[in-house]
Amino acid sequence: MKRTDGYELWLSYSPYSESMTKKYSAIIKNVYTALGSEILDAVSDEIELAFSSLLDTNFLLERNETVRFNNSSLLIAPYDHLDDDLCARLPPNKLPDGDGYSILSIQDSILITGLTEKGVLYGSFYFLRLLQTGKSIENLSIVSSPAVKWRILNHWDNLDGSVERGYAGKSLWKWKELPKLIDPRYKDYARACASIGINGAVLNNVNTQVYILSQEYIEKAAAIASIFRHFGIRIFLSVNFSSPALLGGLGTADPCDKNVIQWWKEKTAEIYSVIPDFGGFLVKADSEGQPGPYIYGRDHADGSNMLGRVLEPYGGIVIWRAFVYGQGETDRAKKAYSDFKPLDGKFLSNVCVQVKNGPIDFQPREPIHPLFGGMDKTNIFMELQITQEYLGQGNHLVFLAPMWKEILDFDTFANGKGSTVGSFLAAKADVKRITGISGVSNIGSDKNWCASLFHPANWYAFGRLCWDNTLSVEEIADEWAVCTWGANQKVLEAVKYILMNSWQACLDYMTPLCLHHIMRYNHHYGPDPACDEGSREDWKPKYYHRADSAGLGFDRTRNGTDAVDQYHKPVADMFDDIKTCPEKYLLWFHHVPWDYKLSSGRSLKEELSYVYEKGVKEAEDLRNKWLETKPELDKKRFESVLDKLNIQYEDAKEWRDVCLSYFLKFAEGEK
Ligand code: GCV
Repeated sequence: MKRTDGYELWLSYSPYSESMTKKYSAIIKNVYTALGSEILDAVSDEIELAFSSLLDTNFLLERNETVRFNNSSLLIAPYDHLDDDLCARLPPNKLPDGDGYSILSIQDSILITGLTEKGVLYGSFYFLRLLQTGKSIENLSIVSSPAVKWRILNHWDNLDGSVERGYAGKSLWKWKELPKLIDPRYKDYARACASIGINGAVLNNVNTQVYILSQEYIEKAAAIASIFRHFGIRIFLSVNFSSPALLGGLGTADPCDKNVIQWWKEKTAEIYSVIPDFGGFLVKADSEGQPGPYIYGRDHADGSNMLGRVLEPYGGIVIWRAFVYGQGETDRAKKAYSDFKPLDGKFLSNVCVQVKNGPIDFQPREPIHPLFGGMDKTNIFMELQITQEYLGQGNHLVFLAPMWKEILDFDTFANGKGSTVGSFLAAKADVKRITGISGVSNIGSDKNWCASLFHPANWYAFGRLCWDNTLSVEEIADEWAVCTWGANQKVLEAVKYILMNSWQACLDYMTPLCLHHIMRYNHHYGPDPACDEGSREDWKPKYYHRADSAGLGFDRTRNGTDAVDQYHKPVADMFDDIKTCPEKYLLWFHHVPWDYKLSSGRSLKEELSYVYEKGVKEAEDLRNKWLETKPELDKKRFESVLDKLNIQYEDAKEWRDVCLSYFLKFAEGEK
């Protein structure tokens, strides 16, 4: 009996169909895997677990130091564990780069190999996915390598067990029990991550508690690392830049002070003595109250390079966030570029600047951050938000893959046409650069991990797109749907409908035409365009929508804040001109008169009403589509999803009503 609580995520290993199970069982009679390490053992265990339900015959599983050719077998081993005869049978040019994998048919057998054990791990999960999704496993010739080197989940988990912007219960990490008690969920989390290629996890919130660097907590983190290591996942810690003063008792945290540097050196040595594969530090500096080098008259390069030097002997990296705003800038959207662009070329080779996908803060839609393609001498990581802080949180079903594809496919023109963000981040040919994508996790202690049975789709899509940003949204949706929900066509149809249409619905009922940051103060759930709370102007919706009797939207053109000129010329010109600015970004860049005619032929005022109404209808359609699955599904799963979709539909109506009644008053002449 399969579980229905969502715990197994996309790894429930339900057979696709009887006929496919028969085919697979006829091909795979024996399994030979390589012995030798924690990762290879994890692979063998996973294969054993999966095949016990994906095959209908008894199969032999043998673990050996070296793997040799056998007929009707699945052979799984890194290249240096294959015997000479098997190596000689490999077709030419079929080995992957780095941590990639090859899955190759050799006569009537199948070989999963790679240059590293991690490659074999990822290849094995990919192979299991072929079986889960009912794909043919004949004549295989698959070679695949990750597009970016670092594929990291950022947990905004506090040490008291709460999760900032978390909507799925408490933190997964049970700090009070660690290091003595190891929750079995650590392993299941790591399996799920490895199955989609994630290779890093930052355990704690970027708004830090300094004692994460105390000896006690380093030992707790080491216990988690000892589980994750089996699945190729390295841990990182978010650190407070002022730790030498706040934890170490020094009078300063000035990055140029020799005692401060010595403190970091000793702390780093202590960490590596118990976590030899520690990934490095993530730092939120000089941002939203977190201390940074500015306090000491130093800049972001001084601060991050000091940590880079300390981590360098161990192969660790610094991930330094560019989420800064505040003093000295008329437009919050411009601040990170203004501060970081002049530092391009000044960061050490193991320092990576982590930039949110858009210039403000994980809105339902934002144009790309101008630092992508704006700093070509710096390692740039992209930060995406998987947890839906501004997109209905744990209540709205919104599949984020279409948004992330739009971001990755955006052409920055940094090196002429075709300089997409995805190709910039991947930079496969550019071996000198460290590349990475981080995702703010949506994972918590809820049985289903992510607040609903649908929310894990975003965790899944994140990993898949980090590995291969050329995958289409449909491909990712298809994979997740079958692996999670099984092969019932009616259920699949509804699941995919929701996945493919939910982001557009959310955009329409929340922030049409790129309105942004009009959510309620602080918790960011629900509409509040009139909100005047908050100690800073750039936390208030009015700062962003700028509604008045003349029109709506933020003028970031050359006549306004000139944010457009932070982009490369053809893009800057395109955004600057209201006629060429894509309508999907219109109110981000322009203060548009109420009677301005859009491509639909409707005025702005009419369009706003039209799109909000459309959004409500789309939310209703998501719910109605789900109703069709009632005869096909167990009550528990059917109702748990329906409950969320009902909330989403009600919320969509609230968004429409609140926003239209507020904005249309201005259209009717209110100042
Ligand atoms: C972790 C936004 C969020 C904060 C978050 C911050 C950040 O402001 O609302 O919760 O803090 O971004 O990314 O640092």
